[in-house]
Amino acid sequence: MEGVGRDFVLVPLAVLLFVGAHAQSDRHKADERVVRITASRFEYNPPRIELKKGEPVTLELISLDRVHGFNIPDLGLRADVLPEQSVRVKFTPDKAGTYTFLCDIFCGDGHGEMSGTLVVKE
Ligand SMILES: [Cu+2]
Repeated sequence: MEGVGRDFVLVPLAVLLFVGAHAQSDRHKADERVVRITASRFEYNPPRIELKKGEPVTLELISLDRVHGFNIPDLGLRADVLPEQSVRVKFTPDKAGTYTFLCDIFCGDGHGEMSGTLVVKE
């Protein structure tokens, strides 16, 4: 029974280490930040993205199932999100605030709730 308790601790720790290393290599490769976002019925992952005002960023979007539409109406940004090939949206947020991104290509019953939040901090 002792071994069972230990596994519960080790698994989440391994996940954290992997995610941490991955995020760091993204920053190192290019000189700017890349945020990978997956789209699938009916969610974006991650559903919340935090950016810094004035810091250039590339959003790299790919779909896990069908075509979705990534749209941030208040920032005038949009892209078709395809299953086979990732699409990159580059921009520099120049205004702090909280913005909603949503799917603008009908993808099924939960389409209307397919959205997320982009937070730009000062
Ligand atoms: Cu949709």
